[in-house]
Amino acid sequence: MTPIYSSYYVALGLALMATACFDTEQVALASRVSVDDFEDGDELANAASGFGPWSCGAYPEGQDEAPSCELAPGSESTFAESITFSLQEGRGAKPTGAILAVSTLAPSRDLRAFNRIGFRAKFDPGEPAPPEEARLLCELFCSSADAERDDMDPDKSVVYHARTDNGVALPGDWSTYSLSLAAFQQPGWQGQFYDEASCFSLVDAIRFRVETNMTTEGQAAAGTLAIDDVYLE
Ligand SMILES: [Ca+2]
Ligand SMILES: [Ca+2]
Repeated sequence: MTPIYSSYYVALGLALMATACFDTEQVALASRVSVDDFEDGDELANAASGFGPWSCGAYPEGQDEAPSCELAPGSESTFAESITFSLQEGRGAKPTGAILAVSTLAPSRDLRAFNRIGFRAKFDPGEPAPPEEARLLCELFCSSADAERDDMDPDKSVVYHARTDNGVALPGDWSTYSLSLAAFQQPGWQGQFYDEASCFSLVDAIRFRVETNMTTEGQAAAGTLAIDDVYLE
């Protein structure tokens, strides 16, 4: 092959690659569904995404102070949604944490058409700050997912990195996450395993959870988690 032909084929190859990349990007953009960017200030997700109201809570039950959820300054935007909590570790080493969640409009939503969930998050520690081991977990809740017939536990979910390294460290500044849904698994602590595919097909909430990983009775953890730009693609 002469050098001229050689460079022709290289150029042709690059042109084809550019076209292929362009096409892939077009498809990805077209299939992105915004769950919420919070800019309309109504604390309701975009109805077209199939999700509705935001809510928050803490666990285990019996915390002195219920967490509050409200609009907060956004990531390069006006609004985000936030949860402010003040938690205390009780007796019996039960996990202690707080959850900001968005529920589906219908009883459940099939997310099997999507490959990733994206969002931005920022954590401002309170007094006292959560321990270094605290983690932010993103989970898809699926209380009606198929399980064994005698399984009465409604607490079913798939969690990012559930069986290896749970979640991600709490981000001190706005951080962008794009999590592969293929890396969401049923947490080992749920014990009774169900069909994970059925969880993706019967999602009733997306939850952002701060698991404090506190270990000592009386230990406390406080702070504010803000979430912005939640999308599926
Ligand atoms: Ca925003
Ligand atoms: Ca809204």
